[in-house]
Order: sequence, then structure tokens, then C-alpha cells
Amino acid sequence: MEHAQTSRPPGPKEYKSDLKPIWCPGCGDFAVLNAVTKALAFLELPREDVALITGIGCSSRIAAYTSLYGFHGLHGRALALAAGLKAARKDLTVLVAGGDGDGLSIGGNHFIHACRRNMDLTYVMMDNEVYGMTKGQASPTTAADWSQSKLTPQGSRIRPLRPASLALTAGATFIARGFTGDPNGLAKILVEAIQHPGFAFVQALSPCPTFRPEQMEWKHQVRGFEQETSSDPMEAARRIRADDGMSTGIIYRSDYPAFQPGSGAGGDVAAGMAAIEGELRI
Ligand SMILES: Cc1ncc(C[n+]2csc(CCOP(=O)(O)OP(=O)(O)O)c2C)c(N)n1
Ligand code: SF4
Repeated sequence: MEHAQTSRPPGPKEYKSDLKPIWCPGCGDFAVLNAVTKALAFLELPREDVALITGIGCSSRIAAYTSLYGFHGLHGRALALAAGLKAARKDLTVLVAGGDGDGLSIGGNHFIHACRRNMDLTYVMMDNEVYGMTKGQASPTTAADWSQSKLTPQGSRIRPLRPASLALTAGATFIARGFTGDPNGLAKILVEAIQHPGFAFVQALSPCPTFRPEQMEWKHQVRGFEQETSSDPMEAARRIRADDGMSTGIIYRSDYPAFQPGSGAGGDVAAGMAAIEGELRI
């Protein structure tokens, strides 16, 4: 879509493209699109300064529904593509989005290394605990006893991953969880994530009414974290482990310096190391 030249900053609608999303009615991904566009409008970021890179899946279609520069990439490779783009164009705000399958199954290795590399990227994982696009198979965040898929009629019997826990262990410097039933809350989290100068991971609980209709009950289960954001990784780890995965808010933030290839060693590494004293090790 051609960008119209305007003197005023774009409103949320202007960050959307003319394409009508083909997501199922009630899909949480609509609210992620709204939250992303609201956050960009709040930050008054010119559209030509932002890129949105995605993998493959229903959620990964989001790039086409925006008027940003975008790349609807390969399954599980969004973070690798985004890292390459950011390395070449550090002036761009680079957003990355995709599903729990995209980011934790085929893309799991890239996720881990994106966290530890800590480049200045904002990654939104639209978590519906299922592979939506391929018609409802269990994903790495699916509960072990979920038995509605024909492939796993007795449940997968495999324990789900906790994306926030993995992100913390791997070295992400901003970790948050939002819910599509609260798009304004999600937009506020995204504003902070985009402003964070390092790898920001946002897990967006995004129901799939088609293959996980029971997720429509999430609106009764989601609530905010009781404590404020922690900069202590041990405290953040305890909070994630004690939670049932339905609490939202910013969980962890660290000022460990971001890595930017070609820009020296990535800031004051000694100061960064001091800041994360006691960091978790696996
Ligand atoms: C290399 C490769 N392997 C497998 C697929 C098939 N495939 C497409 S989307 C998808 C999973 C989508 O699930 P998720 O990332 O959770 O996104 P959702 O559709 O739920 O938003 C899979 C396995 C593919 N497109 N490419
Ligand atoms: S299958 Fe699920 S994730 Fe995909 S568009 Fe439909 S509701 Fe959304």
C-alpha cells in the first residue's frame, strides 16, 4: 500500500492495510492487530520506519493487514529474518509476530538465540495453545491432557512449555504477557516493549475459537499480576513458576545492553553484567 504523505501522525487505522483479515470470527488475532496499530499510533512512529516480520500460521498473517513494511516469511524463521534486517537497518523499529507453534516448535531454536542475542526487536507471540492454520494439532504450549485433536485423542501427554520462563532463562531483557480480551492493556504493554532497547518478548494470550472454543472462557480467568515488574531474574522466575499462566503485565525488565552487529561490543558489557548479577543459568 502506498503511504499517503500527511503532516499529522497516523492514527491506528492508518497503520492497517486495505486487506480484510480472513481470521475466523472471534479469533484473538484481530485484537493483536488493533493493539499493535494503537501502540504505533501512540508512539507516533512513521510507517516507513517500522517493519513487521512474521512466520507462517494464522497469526503470522498479521503483517499483510498492516501498512508497514513487512515480510511474511518462512515457518519458524521470523526471528532470524528480523535479526538480519535489524543488523542491516538499525534505524528501523523491527516488530516480529507469529504463533506458539511458529515460535516454539520449528522456530524454538531461533527463539532461544534471539533472547540471548538481545537485539533491539519486539516479538509478539500470539499464543492459542494450538496449531490453528493446520487445523488444530497440539503445540508446545498445549496442556498434556488436551484430547480434542484426532492426532492426540488421549492428549499429547507432553508437558507444555512456559514461554515466559524460557525467555527469561534464555536471556530476554523484557518479558510480558497480555490478553486479547484487553486490547488496551496489550497496547500499553506493546508501547513499553517497543521502547525497550533490547529483545522484548510479549506473549499475547489469543484465543482460537475454532479449535479451542473453551478458550473463550479465558476472559473469566485472566487477571493482572499482583506485584510490579521485577528487575531481579530470580524473583521473576519465582513469579512465573507460581502463576497459572493467566496473569498479565510486565514480568521482567533488565538493562543489559542490546547487541547491534557493527556497533562495537554492544554497549557497556561490564555494567550490563553487573545489572544481571544472579542471572539464571541452565
Ligand atoms: C516448514 C513448514 N513446516 C510445516 C508447515 C505447516 N504449518 C503451517 S502453519 C503451522 C503451525 C501454525 O501454528 P501456530 O504457529 O501456533 O499459528 P496459528 O495458526 O495457531 O496462529 C504449520 C505446522 C509449514 N508451513 N512449513
Ligand atoms: S483457526 Fe483459530 S487461530 Fe486460525 S483464524 Fe481461526 S480462530 Fe484464529
